[in-house]
Amino acid sequence: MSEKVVAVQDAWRQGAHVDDAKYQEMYRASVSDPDGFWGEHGRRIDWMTPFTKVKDTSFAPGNVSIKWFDDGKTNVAYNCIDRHLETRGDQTAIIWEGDDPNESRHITYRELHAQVCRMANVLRNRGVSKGDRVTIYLPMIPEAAYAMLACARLGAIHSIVFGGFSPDSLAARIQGCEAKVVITADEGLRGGRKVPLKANVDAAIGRLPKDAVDHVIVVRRTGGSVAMEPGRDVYYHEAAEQVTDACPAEAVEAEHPLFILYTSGSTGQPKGVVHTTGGYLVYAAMTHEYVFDYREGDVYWCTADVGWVTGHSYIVYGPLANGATTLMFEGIPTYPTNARFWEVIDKHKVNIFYTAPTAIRSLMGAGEGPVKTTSRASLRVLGSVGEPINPEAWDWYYRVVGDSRCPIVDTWWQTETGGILITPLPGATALKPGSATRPFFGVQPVMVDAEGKEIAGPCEGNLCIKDSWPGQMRTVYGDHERFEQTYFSTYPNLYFTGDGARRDADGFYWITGRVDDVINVSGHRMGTAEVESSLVAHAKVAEAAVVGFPHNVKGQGIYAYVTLNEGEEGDEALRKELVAWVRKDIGPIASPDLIQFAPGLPKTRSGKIMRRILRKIAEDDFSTLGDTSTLADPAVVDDLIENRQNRA
Ligand code: 6R9
Repeated sequence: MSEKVVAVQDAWRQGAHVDDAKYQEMYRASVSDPDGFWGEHGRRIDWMTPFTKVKDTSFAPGNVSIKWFDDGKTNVAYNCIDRHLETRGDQTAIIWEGDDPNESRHITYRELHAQVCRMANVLRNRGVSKGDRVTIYLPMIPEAAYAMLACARLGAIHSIVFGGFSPDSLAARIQGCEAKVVITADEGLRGGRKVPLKANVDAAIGRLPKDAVDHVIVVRRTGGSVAMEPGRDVYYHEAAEQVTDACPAEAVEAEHPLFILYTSGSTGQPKGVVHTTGGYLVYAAMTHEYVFDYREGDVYWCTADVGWVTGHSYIVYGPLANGATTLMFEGIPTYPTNARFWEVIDKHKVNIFYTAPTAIRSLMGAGEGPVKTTSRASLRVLGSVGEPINPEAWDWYYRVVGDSRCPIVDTWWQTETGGILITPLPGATALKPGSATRPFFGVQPVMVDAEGKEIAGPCEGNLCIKDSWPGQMRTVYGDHERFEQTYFSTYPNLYFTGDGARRDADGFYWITGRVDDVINVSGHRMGTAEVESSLVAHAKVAEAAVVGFPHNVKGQGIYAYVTLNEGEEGDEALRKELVAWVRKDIGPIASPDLIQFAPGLPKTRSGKIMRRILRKIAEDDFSTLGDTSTLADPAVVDDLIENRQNRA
């Protein structure tokens, strides 16, 4: 691994929120006196009822309970909009850049206020009130932010489903939280192609019990014609004409749920991760300010989709709570050309740019040409998220995109953590390409070995977090036991991240990837169990095992071993059919890249599939298969190697 060190440049330190000494001092204070530290920083948001309690958390087995600022009351929409009106009503809150480069809009904080109030009134007129769940299935248009903030304004709980998910996945997520209202658009637009969102909603609702959903609110994006069911469906622009643009923000308890976001785990169906109000917002806002060294007047751009946690915390909630100008991009990095990102940066004078390694790797393929047609002089800080960034991609991002002028903050975090946990700070931390470096304030990483023993000093092991931070998820929606089981039972009294890591002699962390059965495809999490259960639902499939394998652009690709029913023939046509099947069942991000038909899978005598062996073969590295003596039938391994699909 690269041990290159890029020292903090003088220019990065100039005007930065913290230098190294200040980081050390604040970090020490945050862990030695969490109540004092967060009591102070908890006041960075406005409270309708000030809190008197700060931290009230326990990771104890059987009694996991996480509460922050528990007796305070506030409202997230109020903090993201209303409190800015007096000082920055005419400042741009959201720059919207359309899929088509000729389409963009600036939305001021005052306009945002009016739009969010209208959307909140439309929801309220349809019976939505505090605690109700609303599913949002929208493309990257301003209405997605309005919808989130409108829910927050009423104390309703939103659950956003990424527009790339299939009707089946959407149906499961609507049902999982019993949402009575769905907000969608006629169609989405990405890379010049239309996505049939409303038709997907109709198909999803068709799979649910009758009357499961009371209302579908349809934002007109493309104007494409869609079926509208009388009494249930309404166009947003028509409903919005019937209401005013004033709607009070409901004061809710600090621990009132703000949103549910479904995420893949190592077993079973996706879990509804629950984030609450006060601690989440404090943490999202504070990390946004310090990690990106956000300064008044900056134009900030995070390229994620609001369907993922990065979009929640770092397109909408963190930036708006800080009164920032946040850019929301509807399109893709390669449309109409490979220069799109860099052109948008010049067009809107972006200062802070936050994207994923997979995007960098795909653009690297086009060479430096498309980057060098642009100036990018406005850029000051670059960020990376979603997966480990390989040193080659890091170097290209630093040298070619940032002209060796801008620090790269490699931010490690998860849907569950609500905000960034391990990251450099631009004015404080020396950079090592490929390392997420050091913990943010209040975060205490610990490394444990396979037996759960804490390891000190430089080492490799499983990454856990010792104590709570305000942005931590509170529970799995409707299943607190699953929450405890998933995150707190592997290593008692610790939050287990599911990631492996290395800690070097400087105490810097290098995330090596998931140690559970989760694969990271282009920065998106997929549970191998989900893909497997989709495959075995196909009539010709008897058994399936899915693992990840190294992929040049996606980081990891999906490799499926499939055993067919007696008499079925595994050929190219069936491969295509199975890929299409999974795509339709879960969504394009779950499409297997490689399928190997296997007469048998390597199993222990007790019938457990030995994934370690399958991973090795998928990596095209079968020289060190390790101990195969516990296999029920060692001969299957020879066949698997012989017919492997990923050959150098
Ligand atoms: C924010 C987000 C979480 C998983 C996480 C880890 C991987 C995210 C990373 C990273 C190395 C980074 N991950 N950021 N690995 N370096 N900077 O991506 O949330 O979709 O829940 O994924 O992504 O494996 O456990 P989520």
